Amino acid sequence: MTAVATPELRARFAARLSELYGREVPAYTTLVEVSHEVNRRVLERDGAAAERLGSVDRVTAERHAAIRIGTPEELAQVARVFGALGMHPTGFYDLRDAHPQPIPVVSTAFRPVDRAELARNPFRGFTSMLVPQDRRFFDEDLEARLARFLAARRLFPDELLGLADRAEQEGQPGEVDAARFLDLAAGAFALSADPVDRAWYTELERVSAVAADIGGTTTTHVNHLTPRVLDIDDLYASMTARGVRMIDEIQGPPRWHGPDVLLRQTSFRALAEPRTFREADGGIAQGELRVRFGEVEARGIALTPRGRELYDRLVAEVDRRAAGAPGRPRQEVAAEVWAAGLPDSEAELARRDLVFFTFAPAERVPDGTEPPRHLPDLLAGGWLSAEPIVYEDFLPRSAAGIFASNLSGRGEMDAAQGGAPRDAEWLSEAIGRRIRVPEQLYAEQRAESLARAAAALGITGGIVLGPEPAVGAVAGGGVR
Ligand code: OOG
Ligand code: NI
Repeated sequence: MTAVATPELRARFAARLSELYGREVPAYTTLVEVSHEVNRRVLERDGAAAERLGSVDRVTAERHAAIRIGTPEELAQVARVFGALGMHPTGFYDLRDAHPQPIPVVSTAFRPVDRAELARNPFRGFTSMLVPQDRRFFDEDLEARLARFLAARRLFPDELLGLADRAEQEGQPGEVDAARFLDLAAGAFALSADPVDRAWYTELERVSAVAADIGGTTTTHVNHLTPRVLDIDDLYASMTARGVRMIDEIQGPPRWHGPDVLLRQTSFRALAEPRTFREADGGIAQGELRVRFGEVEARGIALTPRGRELYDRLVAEVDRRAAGAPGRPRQEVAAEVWAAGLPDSEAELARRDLVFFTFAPAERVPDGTEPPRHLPDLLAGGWLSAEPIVYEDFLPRSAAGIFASNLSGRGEMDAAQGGAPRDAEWLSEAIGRRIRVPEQLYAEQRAESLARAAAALGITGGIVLGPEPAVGAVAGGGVR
C-alpha cells in the first residue's frame, strides 16, 4: 500500500481545514478568492520578483490556523496531532501583558522548521492556552470551576491520538490510516452543535471573550484560518470594495518602498454565527456568538536580533510621534519613521546584518583570485548570492491588536493581583517537547548555508559574518 509522506499529510490537512472552515464561515471563501486575485495581480506586475519570498504554489496553499485550548494536557495533545504533521512548537508569546488589551493566554506556534518542509507546505497552528491560575483575571473560585470544567472534557479522541503517535514515530502512514487520521483531526476542530451553557459562558465573557471561547464550551474549533497574500494593501482595498468590513488598520510594519520585513496582518470583523444555548431554566434556545473572524497576512524577511532591536525602536518612535499628532493616520507616521530609520535595499540590510539570508556561491565566481573571508567582501566581490529567509513566525503585538479589534467587551482585570509566571521553559516542561527559538532556527539556516558555501569556494577556516575588523568591528564569529 502506498504511504503518505509527512509534508503530503500536512498539505492534505491544511486543505481539509480550509474546506471545513469555508463551509462554516462563507466569508472566508471570499477572503481566499480575493487573496488569489491579489496574488495573480502581483505576479503579473512583478514577475519573478513576486516569488522572492516563496513560490506561488507555496504562497497559494499557505495558511495558519488559530487554535485556543484550556490546559497543558490539551496542549500536549494538540502537539501530538501537529507532531504527526511535522509541525514543532516554535516561539513563546505571552499575551497577558499585551497592548492595547491583555488576553489571559500564552501561545506557541506549531510549524515545520526545515527549509524544504516549509517550501513544500508551511502550514502553522498558532495555539493559545488559557492561564486560569493568573489572579489578575481569575479568582480562586473561578479557577477551580474552570479546572473542573476543562478536566471533564475530551477534545481529541484516543483513536486520533493513537494514529498521531504512530505517524510521528514511524512516519509515512498508509492511505487508510492517513484518511482516518485526517477525518478525526479535522473533526476535532469543527464547530460543534453542542449547546453552550449560557450562564457559564457569560460569566467567563466578563473576564475575557477569549476565556469564554476557550472555557465556555465542551469542544474546540478553529478560531480563524489565515491565507497569505503578496500585497496586503491591495487585499484590504479589494475586500473593502466588496463590502466586507475590515478592522481599522493593517497591523505590523507600514506600507513602504523598501523590502517587506516580518509580518503584516489584517482581518475582517468577527461575524455573528448561530449557536445553540442551554438557558438557566434548562431550556434550549438559538442564539449567536461573534468570535470567529477572517484574518489575512503578508510575510517579509526575518530580522536578526540586531534588526529586531531596530524594529522595536522604530515602533516605539511611531507610538511616540502618533501620540503627539492625534489626527494623523498611524500608517502615515509609520511610513515616515521607516523611511528615515530602515535601509531600503536588501543589500544594505544584509551589509548591516539586520535581516537573515542564506548564501550560496554565485553562478560565476571571479577567476584566478583567492576569495576573501569576510561576508561583506564576498558579497561585494560577486562571490556569493544571497536569498532572504522568510519570517515564519508571529508578532505578539499584532496578535494582541487582532484580538482586541475583534472583541466587543474589554473584560475585567485586576492588575494588582499576581500573575502566574510562564515562559518558554515552563511550556516545554508542561508539554514534554522543546519549544524552538525562531531566531536560532534562522541563524542555523544561515550558518549551514555559509558552511556549504565556504566548502564549495575552498575558504579554509570558514566565512566570517562581519566586515574586516579594520573596517569597523561588528560582532559575529566565523562559522563552522
Ligand atoms: C490568535 C491570535 C494571534 C496571529 O496571527 O497573530 C494570531 C487567536 O486569535 O487565537 O493568530
Ligand atoms: Ni492569526
